[in-house]
Amino acid sequence: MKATIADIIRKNGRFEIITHAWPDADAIGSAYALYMALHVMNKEVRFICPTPIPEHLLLTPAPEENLFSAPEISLLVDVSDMGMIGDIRPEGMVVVIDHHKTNQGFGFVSWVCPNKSSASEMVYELLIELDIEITSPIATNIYMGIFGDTGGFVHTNTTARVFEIANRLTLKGADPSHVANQLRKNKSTTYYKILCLAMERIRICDSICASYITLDDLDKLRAGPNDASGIIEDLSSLAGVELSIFLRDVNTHQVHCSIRSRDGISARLTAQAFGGGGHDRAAGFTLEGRAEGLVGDVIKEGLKWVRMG
Ligand SMILES: [Mn+2]
Repeated sequence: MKATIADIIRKNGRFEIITHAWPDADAIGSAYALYMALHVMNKEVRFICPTPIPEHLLLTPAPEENLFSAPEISLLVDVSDMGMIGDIRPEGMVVVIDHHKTNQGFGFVSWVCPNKSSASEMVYELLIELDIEITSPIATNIYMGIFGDTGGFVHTNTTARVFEIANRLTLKGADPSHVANQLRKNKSTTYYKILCLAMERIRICDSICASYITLDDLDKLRAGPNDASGIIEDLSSLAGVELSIFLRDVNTHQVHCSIRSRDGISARLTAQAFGGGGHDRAAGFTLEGRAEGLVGDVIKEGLKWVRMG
């Protein structure tokens, strides 16, 4: 499928790159790297992210959009279903590059590799297939995506191949310390206030830990939507915890839940029970409801899967 996509890129001239709403490091890293590579190939291309890009993910200046008419091809990266791109309607033929296990396969061409660490790793392989020069900004973005989705080379998707690619990207100009500092040592004081609240409310049940943040909390702290991102990583760092659950109100009627499991696949199974998805050990869902009312139900569902594993 990689060769097919490389061929589509060679044979067409106008592209749009679309990544998912509320983008993480892999979403921006993979999409930006591909966006830059298409510029290197003298293609017309535009970049679309359905929601604002968090500033700390902008490690390199973005090239200017140079697409002046309708795209022939819409490249969707790190997107596992159309729900992840919100109101965006792709204008070209949809080509999907993704690594989510819950991706059912959609689009005209769909290249899905759940065994790859990240969409960024897939973009790296695609650029090698295309024989594109990996410039320093491209290397930086791919490295950022791999760092993000492996949790800083911690998760089980940290393979020998990942280190091999990280090595090559470093030789091409990616700065490991700069990326790590941007992604890890960049929290706001608001983040720690949210973390304190989450810790006060923590519920431990067998090897499950869960907590939540309400709209009221976020209002009182004047927190933005990105201020609570990363709380789940702190919850899942507790010793002895197999499954961690963090819910936060998105608005007055919707709640988002992030789930992590350590050894088993209970994170994905729990998320899927609520209509969500993701990876085996890192998954989530968005639902109608409020965090405080839903937390007990998610714990109950999680217990079922943790006990089975
Ligand atoms: Mn990803």
